[in-house]
Amino acid sequence: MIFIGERINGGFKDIQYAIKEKDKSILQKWAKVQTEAGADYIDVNMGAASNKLDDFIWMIETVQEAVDTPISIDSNKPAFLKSLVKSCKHPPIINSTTADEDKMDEIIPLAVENNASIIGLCMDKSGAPQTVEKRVELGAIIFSKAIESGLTEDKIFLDPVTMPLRYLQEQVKNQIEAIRQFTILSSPPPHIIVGLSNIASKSKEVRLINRVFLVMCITAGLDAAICDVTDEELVNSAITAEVLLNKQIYSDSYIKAYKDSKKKK
Ligand code: THG
Repeated sequence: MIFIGERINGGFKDIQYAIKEKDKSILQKWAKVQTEAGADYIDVNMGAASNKLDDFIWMIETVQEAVDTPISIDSNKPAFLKSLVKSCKHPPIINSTTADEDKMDEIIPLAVENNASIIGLCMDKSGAPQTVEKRVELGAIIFSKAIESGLTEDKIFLDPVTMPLRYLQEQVKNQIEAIRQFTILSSPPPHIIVGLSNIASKSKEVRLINRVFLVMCITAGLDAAICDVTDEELVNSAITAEVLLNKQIYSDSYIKAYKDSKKKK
C-alpha cells in the first residue's frame, strides 16, 4: 500500500494560518508526524489559502527541510507545475491531470522529463462522471496517453474521483467497480488511488466510513490512498486487508513487519 499524507492542505485552518504567516513549524510538525506514521509521500495543497507560486514553493521547501519523504504536488494550476517539480528533491507525484488533451499534453511530458509519477483524475471539462463506463473510459484515455508518452505503469496512478457519500450515495458503488475495471486495463496494472477523506465529507461517522470504504476499495484493487495516515486504525485496516488478500505475508506480527519493512526503505 502506498500511503500519502493528506494533512498539509490549505483547507485546514492551521495550514492556512501557516501559509499566511510563513510559520514553518506547523508544516514541519505535520511533515514529521505523517512521516513517522508511515507516509510514503506528503501531499502538499494550498487550497484557497493562496494562489501564489512562491507560497507553494515555500511549502515544498519547508516540508523538505524537515523530512526526506517525497512530495505529492496537489495543484490544479498546470502553469505552476514546472517550477514546483524542480523544487522537489525526490521524484514527486504530480497530483493531478484530468483526461483533457491540453492538460495531459502539458503534464505528462513534465512527468517523463523529471522521472515523476502522475495521478490521472477520471474527469474532464464536463466534470466528474456519473457512470462506471465513463470513469473507466477517462481512466483508459489517461493511461494510454501516459504509456505512449513513455511513462511506465508504476508511475501512473488512476483516481476514480471519490464523491461524498452524504451527497452522492449512488456513486460510491460505481467508484468501487471502476477500481476493479482499472486493474484489468493492463498487466501489470497502473496504481489505483483515491482521495479517501472525500467519502466522509460532512458526515458524522468520519473515521468509520473512511476505514470501511478504504478496505472495500483495496478489495477491488486499490493500492494507494491520500488519507489521514495519523489514524492508526485506518492504516492497520489497510495493511490487514492486504494480508487477507495475500498481498503481504501473514505472520502474527504482520503489522510490525509491514511497518519495519517500510522504515528500511
Ligand atoms: N484525489 C486526488 N487528490 C486530492 C483529492 C482526490 N487532493 C485533495 C483531496 N481530494 C484529498 N485531501 C483531503 C484532505 C482533507 C480532507 C479531505 C480531502 C478533509 N476534509 C474535511 C471535510 O471535507 O469534511 C474537512 C477538513 C477540515 O477539518 O477543515 O478532511 O480525491 N488525486
